[in-house]
Amino acid sequence: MGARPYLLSRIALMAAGWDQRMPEIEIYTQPRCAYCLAARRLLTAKGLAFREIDAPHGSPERAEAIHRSGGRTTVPQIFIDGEPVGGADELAMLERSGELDRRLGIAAGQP
Ligand SMILES: N[C@@H](CCC(=O)N[C@@H](CS)C(=O)NCC(=O)O)C(=O)O
Repeated sequence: MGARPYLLSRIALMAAGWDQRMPEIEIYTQPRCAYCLAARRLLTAKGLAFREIDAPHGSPERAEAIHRSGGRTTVPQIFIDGEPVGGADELAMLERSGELDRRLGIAAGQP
């Protein structure tokens, strides 16, 4: 699903010394969550490192996710360099449109 060109371009940029850093990706999840699994799979397939934050119902982490996402109560909630992306559906949509790579590229300081 487009992971290969992304990884190859990433490796090429790293080899050229232009890619100084990976974007910081955070994902708030809860156990037994199919959408969380889908989002994790997509990120992993693209070779992206991410920080997973366990955010079950009623936890301070869930409250934090709701606050940071501007009121979204579902998980996953995903952030790229602090910017809210939305949930698994939004992540998949961004991937299909190519917007995710663009956001990752910008976040990584690519030209
Ligand atoms: N459209 C959302 C759906 C996410 C969703 O429904 N997640 C479930 C868990 S798998 C959820 O948070 N349900 C409400 C709840 O547990 O309070 C997405 O793509 O992330």
